[in-house]
Amino acid sequence: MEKVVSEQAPKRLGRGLFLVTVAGGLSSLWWGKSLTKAVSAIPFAPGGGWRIYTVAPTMPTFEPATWRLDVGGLVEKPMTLTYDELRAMPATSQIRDFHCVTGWTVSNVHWKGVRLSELLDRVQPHSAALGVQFTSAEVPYVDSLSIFQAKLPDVLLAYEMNGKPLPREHGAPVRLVIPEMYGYKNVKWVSRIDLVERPEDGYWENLGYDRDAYVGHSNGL
Ligand SMILES: Nc1nc2c(c(=O)[nH]1)N[C@H]1C(S)=C(S)[C@@H](COP(=O)(O)O)O[C@H]1N2
Ligand SMILES: [Mo]
Repeated sequence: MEKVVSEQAPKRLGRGLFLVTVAGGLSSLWWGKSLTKAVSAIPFAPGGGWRIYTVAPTMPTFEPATWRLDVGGLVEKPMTLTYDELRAMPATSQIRDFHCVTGWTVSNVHWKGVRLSELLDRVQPHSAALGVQFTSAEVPYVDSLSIFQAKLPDVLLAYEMNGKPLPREHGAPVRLVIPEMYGYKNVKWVSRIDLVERPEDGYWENLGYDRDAYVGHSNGL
């Protein structure tokens, strides 16, 4: 008997509900049989303290030739970027700790990518757009930020991690990185970004976590 603890709901929702005990180990967890529809996070630790979380049975695949990032919604100039075009944009690097709301932390992660503010400048958001919505290629994972949060200078669309192209399990080719917020805001496999009237609840917010997920200042601990 092996005990696997999935990404958990905040205490007020009752953590017990989200503790999943799986007989037969990870493979049965992978195929999702024993999990509730709502929570199928798959924690496995390839080293460095990371746990890899997913909500769908298979991770999206990345084909450099066909991959596109769409940026649209309430903007003046919607944009579709290829992988090469994204990599050709001005890049920035930073070293920050990564915190999951369930308590694990990875220190000193090296990220390289494009500032989200740079992308927003290019598409020219309408003044009515107060939220930015991130859609993952991993359906149905979504999340959003306020326009203020999205413009913070350390919010990146990261395509490199620790000096290498972002690995598939960490969201290849690009994930959102917002180090001052908990992991669940750091959407992996980002495939579209939409400017919207206001931020909306994402995958984990629908399960009770705070939308403003500032590390140390939001629920779940
Ligand atoms: N698409 C997608 N993005 C996601 C998640 C997920 O399940 N699917 N989990 C989130 C949570 S809760 C955390 S803590 C981090 C974990 O990052 P890692 O899987 O790269 O370790 O990814 C976040 N982004
Ligand atoms: Mo998390």
